[in-house]
Amino acid sequence: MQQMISRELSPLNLEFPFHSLSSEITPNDQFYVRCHFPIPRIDLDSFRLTIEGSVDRDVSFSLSEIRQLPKVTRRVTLECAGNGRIFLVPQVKGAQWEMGAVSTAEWTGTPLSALLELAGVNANALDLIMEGVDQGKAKEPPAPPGEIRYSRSIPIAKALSDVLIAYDMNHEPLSPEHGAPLRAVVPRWFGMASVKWLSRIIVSDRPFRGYFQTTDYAYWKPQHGALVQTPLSEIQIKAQIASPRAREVVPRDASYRVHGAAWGACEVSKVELSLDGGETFQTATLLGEKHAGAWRLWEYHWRTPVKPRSVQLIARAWDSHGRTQPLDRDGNWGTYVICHALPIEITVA
Ligand SMILES: Nc1nc2c(c(=O)[nH]1)N[C@H]1C(S)=C(S)[C@@H](COP(=O)(O)O)O[C@H]1N2
Ligand SMILES: [Mo]
Repeated sequence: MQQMISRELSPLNLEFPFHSLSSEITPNDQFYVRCHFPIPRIDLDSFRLTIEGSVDRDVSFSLSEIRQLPKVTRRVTLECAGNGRIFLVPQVKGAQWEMGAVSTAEWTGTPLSALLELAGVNANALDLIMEGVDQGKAKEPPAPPGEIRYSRSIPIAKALSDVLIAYDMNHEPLSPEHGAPLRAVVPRWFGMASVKWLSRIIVSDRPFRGYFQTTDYAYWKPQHGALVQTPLSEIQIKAQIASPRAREVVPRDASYRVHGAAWGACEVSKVELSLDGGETFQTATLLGEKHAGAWRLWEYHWRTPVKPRSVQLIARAWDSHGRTQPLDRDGNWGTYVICHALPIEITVA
């Protein structure tokens, strides 16, 4: 088995070795880990998830009460908004993820909408804030004084659609690093929305302006000619190549399986592969079945060149709305959303 790539031990930040991709589901001990603060210790017997704010009644649930509510299992890919940051030139601050801050699991839990129904969401509700138990000092100024908890919001319409409050990951109870005993799983959004160690939900009648969606995990969005600081939300269409790896030496005049994964907020409709630095693109084969909110594996059987030379490979995904990846970096994304098509150089020998 492949080792996780360690980016930071305290707090724990581990990367899935993406070149080892071989299945649609990432095994739990290979699933990337992104933590801002130390993993909290939680007493399961006294644990409760509370819902308050713009609701008819405050409600709270024990773990066994949550497990008795309607149960669904969904395959969802999580990608950290900083995935691929190491490829930005010049280098930027933040965890230097390569391609492995992305993974896919089957999550089991109760729909957030089922919990909200029990609380009764008021008509003026706009945003839904999810707060984790973990806390620590925020890194980047401007930051609130003292320790803060990890919290993030989603619009109420999103909260009522496809969000899960999960307790199982790949049919095993959540592990401490992935948010035990309860976490949100927000399909089609970057990972920062999927709050781990979730213990408190606040329904709000105004947009949340917390640290993790202003100082952190926000970008400058062009709006009517002005730039507006906006919380990151949906993932962007993207393909990654697992094999070959950058700088790999592949045999000449041979059959070689180029493969990887592609994902986005909408269905992946096509993956294209260029074997000549972007001059021409071939259509790769999409593997398996489509699952809304999860990545799609793809492959291309390549007859490698007869003569030894270096080759530049570029993969590019398309979605069902006809959107594809830009070839150049859009600087408005700042240190996040590394979604432009990234060429890799290999050697045919
Ligand atoms: N409570 C809490 N939730 C959190 C985080 C965190 O640090 N604390 N990190 C977020 C980020 S940025 C990502 S990308 C995902 C990662 O989930 P994973 O560690 O299970 O892969 O969790 C999100 N939820
Ligand atoms: Mo993240």
